[in-house]
Amino acid sequence: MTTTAPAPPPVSDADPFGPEVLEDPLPFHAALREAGPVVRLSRYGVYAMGRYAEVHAALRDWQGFESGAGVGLSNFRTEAPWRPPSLLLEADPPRHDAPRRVLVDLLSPRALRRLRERWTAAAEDLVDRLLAEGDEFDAVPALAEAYPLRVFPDAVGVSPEGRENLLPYGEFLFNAFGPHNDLVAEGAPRLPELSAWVNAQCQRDSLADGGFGAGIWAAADRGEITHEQAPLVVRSLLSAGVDTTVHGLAATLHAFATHPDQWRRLRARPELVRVAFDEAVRWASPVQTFFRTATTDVRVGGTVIPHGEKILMFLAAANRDPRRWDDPDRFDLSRDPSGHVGFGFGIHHCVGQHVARLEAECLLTALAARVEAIEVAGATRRLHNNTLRAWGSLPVRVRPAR
Ligand code: OVV
Repeated sequence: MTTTAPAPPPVSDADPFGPEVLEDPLPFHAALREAGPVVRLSRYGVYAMGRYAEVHAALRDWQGFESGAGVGLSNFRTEAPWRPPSLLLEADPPRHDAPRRVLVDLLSPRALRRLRERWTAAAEDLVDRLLAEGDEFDAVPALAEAYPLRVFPDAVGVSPEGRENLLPYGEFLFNAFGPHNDLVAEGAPRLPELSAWVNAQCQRDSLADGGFGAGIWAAADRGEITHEQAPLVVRSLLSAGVDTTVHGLAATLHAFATHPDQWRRLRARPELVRVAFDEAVRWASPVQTFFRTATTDVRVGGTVIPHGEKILMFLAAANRDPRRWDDPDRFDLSRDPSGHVGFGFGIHHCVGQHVARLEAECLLTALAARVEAIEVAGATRRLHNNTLRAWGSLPVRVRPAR
């Protein structure tokens, strides 16, 4: 057997967290994929992967690419995290497994069945009220934010007061996985207030009976996790469950507003709704990136990533890698989007994805039954975030179905 000596990776001085890339990351993603399987980002002293095969393999290899040193730019072993680490996202087996199992059970498709009827009614009510007001609206606040904020905190068991804190808390959290740039600085003043509110909602007494939050505390009573862990597991739901779905829904609505043929296809075959959401998640990748940390010198492609180095995994670039996808830039309900890494892959694969899918299914089904056509009706605005690909404003005009 022969092994070639490792070669240094290509170097890029681009800033993936700068305003130009955040406004339109696609050219950077293409350049990253073309440069090689592993690229050094000189600006931050980290490595990056943008090709599907290597991103997928690294996400699968949780032993070689750990999460316990943090999945943001900063390394928890050398820099104190801004909040106690997540027991799921920022942990590795064996510590990761018991909290993970609690959420796997609580958020399984079977466990979510009891929500479908209520969530369908909520979606129909929201869309009916919106259409009664007129045929032009901003789809971000009116649908993408309004629907998850109406159904998800209820399902967790969070009180109505203060729910408006969930979005800015998540916005800060997802910015904080990146460098300490202006986006983080702008969010910092409100952080003490937002954190205090979120942490208070994680306590047993704050959570309504019958919700996911109470279910987490019940799992602690059964000894599946400790009572010290319970509030942190609730915090994971409140951290990961709102902004992600909001921007996943916004991405889906944008995809349809710019692909009228695909909207007609969905209306003709409403059973495509689940494929539609997955294809939108592949196409837009609302969660663009997460870091991992090399636990040893790992060989990827022809290069070696040294022990302790951070690697930025571009889920978004992998989801449009032409080595994996035919015509990857096309939003197309006839493709099979399964295998996309928009929800991650491996042991940290999004545990809330069935919740997100159910929300999307209910909202899109209600909309498809009531709206014949949807189009962009004004200037759209991106919301820049160090991790999320997000919309700030998406003005649309709809033609109600008769
Ligand atoms: C996937 C994700 C994103 C943000 C926060 C968390 C998880 C958490 O577990 O707190």
